[in-house]
Amino acid sequence: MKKHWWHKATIYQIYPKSYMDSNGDGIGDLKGITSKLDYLEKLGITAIWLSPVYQSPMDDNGYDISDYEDIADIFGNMVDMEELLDEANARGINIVMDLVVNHTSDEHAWFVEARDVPNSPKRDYYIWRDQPNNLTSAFSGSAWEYDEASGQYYLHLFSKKQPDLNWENEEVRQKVYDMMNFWIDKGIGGFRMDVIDLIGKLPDQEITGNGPKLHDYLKEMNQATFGKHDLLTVGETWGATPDIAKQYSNPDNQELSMVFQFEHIGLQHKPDAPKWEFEEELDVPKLKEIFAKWQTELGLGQGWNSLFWDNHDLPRALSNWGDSGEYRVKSAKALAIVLHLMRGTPYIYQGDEIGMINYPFKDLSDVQDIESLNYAKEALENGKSMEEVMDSIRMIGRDNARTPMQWDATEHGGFTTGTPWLQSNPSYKTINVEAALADPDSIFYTYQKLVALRKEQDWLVDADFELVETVDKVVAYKRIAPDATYLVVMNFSGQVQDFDVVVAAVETVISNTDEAKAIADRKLQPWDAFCVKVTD
Ligand code: TEU
Ligand code: CA
Repeated sequence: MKKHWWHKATIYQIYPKSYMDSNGDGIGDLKGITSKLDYLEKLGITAIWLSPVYQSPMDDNGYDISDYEDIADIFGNMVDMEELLDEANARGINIVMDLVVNHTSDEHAWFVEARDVPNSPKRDYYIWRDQPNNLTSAFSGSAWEYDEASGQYYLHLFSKKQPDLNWENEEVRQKVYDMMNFWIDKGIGGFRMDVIDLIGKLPDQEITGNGPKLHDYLKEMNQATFGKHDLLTVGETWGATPDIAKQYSNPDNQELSMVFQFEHIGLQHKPDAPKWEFEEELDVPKLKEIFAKWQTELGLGQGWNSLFWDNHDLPRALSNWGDSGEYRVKSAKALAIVLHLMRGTPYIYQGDEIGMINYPFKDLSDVQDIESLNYAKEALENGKSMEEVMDSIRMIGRDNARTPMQWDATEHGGFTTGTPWLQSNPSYKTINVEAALADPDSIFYTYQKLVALRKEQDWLVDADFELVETVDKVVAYKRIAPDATYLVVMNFSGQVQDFDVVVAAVETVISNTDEAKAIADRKLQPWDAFCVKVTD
């Protein structure tokens, strides 16, 4: 199998609005990110996935793009972007751009023309019908919006300010590829592809994900753009099964480097229920099954996994699945260790490396996210109580991940000298970068070590995965390389657990505990996690 740089890379996701504000307007920006590159270099990451920074009316914080080849004024300008690229590249950090091409903003010039000039060729860039069908938007309500002037409806699988592009139109595809090449020429490191599994949709059949032409389009895109360069491409694919993921990421298929699959994230929700109906507790045996399935199905040369606990759309895993109280530091390290030592490319979401936690939303006035607000409106109309709605938002809402990055203990966590667009999590007084860097036992240094291991240790890429049988709340797996075997163990609970695996450890790779004692006692203390090289 041909090795690429991203096989040994750890990616760090930045949500620009919330990372660092350089000019006191309360909104994170490009200059702010550039000012933090030394910090990221210290963490050791190989690439940044930058959530969208393009021109946008910000109905969905930049996932509604009105000009793909310009920068949003609130984030800076193209000179700032080029400076960020140069400064990042000088530190060996690639910038992976967010590619949002399932839809544009309704303020994109293409859509303005399509709507205002119905006989323009641009009309067919979008999806218009005389009658709506039952398709619904991910942000509540019908996916069809009526346009009075023409008497037709246009499709929007997200907000009505995010009309879906018509990928059947060849000119649309060509325009997208030209735009991708514009960014490739600027020296970017790749693309994270927003809801890419929707571009092959057949709206009339009410098929959205995994449409019949999806993989043809991706092959065409690969040929026309990044295929000629050594770039990282990662598709956001909520509907991927292991077979589908192999189709995308098997190197022979010449589509993408990897995809984000969300099967483990699904454990947050009640089975077959709307996403807002959440499980109080994680089903750890189910999680192990899912990990093992993906790790073994996407074997070396057959495909490639991405490894993540959360992102800008998800609550903090530390709050929901770890322990944000007594064992915050230890459980955060445990989550990191068990994730990063699997096969795949690990992603760190901003703030996870210092153990940031969910926000204690009091009421809707604390909430900014369009998805949460639309949900609240619909749920209240349908008779849910405000308390139920707030419980769901506290547990699942996207703003949990979007509160400002916590840099130090000064007001607003040092994110801005002004008023932040979304309030800072009050935890910034103790949970912040300055405190983490000053403490050699902090979560930050566990991440730093994991990132370094990823670069140095070939077995992380090559070794096979084998789940080890344990009690319910313990996750254990072996990574088996031709010359060595590694055992990774995590107690996924705040209670002491039995650990009946006979191990002769020869070397500790990483640990958040006294692993020798745990192995000798056959007992794991709360949130224990470690990796040891073993003799078999
Ligand atoms: O998200 C796609 C998506 O379907 C969900 O993650 C979405 O956030 C929601 O939680 C579904 O219930 C991507 C982006 O990551 C997200 O930020 C955008 O809002 C969305 O696409 C539209 O571009
Ligand atoms: Ca700013």
